[in-house]
Amino acid sequence: MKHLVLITLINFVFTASLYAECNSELEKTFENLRISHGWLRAMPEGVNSSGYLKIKNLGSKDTRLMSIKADFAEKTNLHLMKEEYGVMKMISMIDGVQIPAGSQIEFEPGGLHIMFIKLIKPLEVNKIKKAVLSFENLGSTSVNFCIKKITAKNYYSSDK
Ligand SMILES: [Cu+2]
Repeated sequence: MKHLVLITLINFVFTASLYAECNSELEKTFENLRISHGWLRAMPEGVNSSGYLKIKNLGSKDTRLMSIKADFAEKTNLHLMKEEYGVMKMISMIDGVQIPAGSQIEFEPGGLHIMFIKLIKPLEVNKIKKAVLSFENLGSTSVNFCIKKITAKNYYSSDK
């Protein structure tokens, strides 16, 4: 009986901690930007993964997401998926991504995304990874990304 109680307790703590990881602090305010819904796809070490989020500019000045740094990938790029003559192409946003005053930019599958190139560490489902986003004239801020299953379609996918 003692064992059963212990197992139940461990199970509870384990489940609670798993739950806490992907639901903690996924929304933040930095300067006049509201950054939320960060997620990325679980992938093994050595391959690429893509990350998504929403950035709302609540201020009166335009800004620009210039670059991203992550300690779990060799390199990161800002990409845009775009259909050209019936073919999906990945375009490198070398000048960054503009975030006009008063508008929300959504990074999502099939559109804008952060390419995490050649993962140094595997990305495990339901864990949180941090990446540092740098904005023009505003500086840098650390953002949380929830790791979801490779099959996840969006932030709300239940198969995380
Ligand atoms: Cu890409």
